[in-house]
Amino acid sequence: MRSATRVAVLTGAGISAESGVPTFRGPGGIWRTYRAEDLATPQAFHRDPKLVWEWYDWRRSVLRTVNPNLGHYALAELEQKKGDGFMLITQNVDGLHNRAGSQRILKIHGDIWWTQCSACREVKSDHRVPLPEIPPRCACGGVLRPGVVWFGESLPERTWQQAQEAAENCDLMLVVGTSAVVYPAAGLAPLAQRRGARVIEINMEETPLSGAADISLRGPSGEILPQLIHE
Ligand code: BV8
Ligand code: ZN
Repeated sequence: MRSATRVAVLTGAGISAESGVPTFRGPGGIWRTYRAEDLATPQAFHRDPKLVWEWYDWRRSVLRTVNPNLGHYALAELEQKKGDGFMLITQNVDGLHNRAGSQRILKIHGDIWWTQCSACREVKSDHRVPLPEIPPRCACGGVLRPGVVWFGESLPERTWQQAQEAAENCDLMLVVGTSAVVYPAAGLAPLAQRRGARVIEINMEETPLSGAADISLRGPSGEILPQLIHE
């Protein structure tokens, strides 16, 4: 950590768990009856935009009640220390890294606080909770969609390219709170390792990445990240 000059961090839903945000594949949340893979798809939205937006509207209402945790703040501190030698790549769409003060963030799965118009394509920041109507509409009359990347959709090109570059050029990668099953994000740690980086995983449980990681720290990121970064 101390000697690393270029640090890349990949975060997943687990870093927000201690803030009270339900993870995708863990317990909790009324949406456990649905699988993210069933709702977070263009097909689901096309079939039932109301149901999909009810899920996002619920998640946005939960996010309005939570705050970043010590893990988010520790990563913002690490960015201060490492400057340009730091990049945060997140799969999360919850906006908590921004609220903790992180600035060098690559949101490879988009942002739940952005909407995109299906008709005029306008992308806007929209923090209304609850939404006035479901599905919400654009001023042009078109139906809005959440500004996130769904399963089967490609990642934002420029952002994904920057994420790959960060993984290729880092000498240390921290992988925090991800089950490492969603691709192409899960390929970033093996990519970093192939290019000679050391990989430290922080997770409550074993993941498909644990075996390959140089160090796998088992425990809550809200406790481990501050220790790792303060020491
Ligand atoms: C694409 C935004 C193609 C929406 C999300 C079969 C095999 C391999 C791949 C595929 C396949 N079939 C389909 C695919 C591709 C698919 C995929 O990977 N599917 C998986 C499910 C198999 N991927 C895609 O479709 C991607 N696009 O491939 O496009 C393409 C290519 C070119 C051109 C055109 C098309 C798009 C994927 C993006 C999907 N969008 N989110 C939304 O959020 O609503 S993904 C969604 O899952 C979230 O972003 C989430 O972050 C992500 C991954 O989940 P995790 O973050 O890891 O969270 P999870 O709950 O799973 O795990 C939490 C972890 O935290 C656990 O390990 C837990 O132990 C740990 N934890 C809990 N508490 C703590 C903790 N750790 C530390 N401290 C704690 N306190
Ligand atoms: Zn529009």
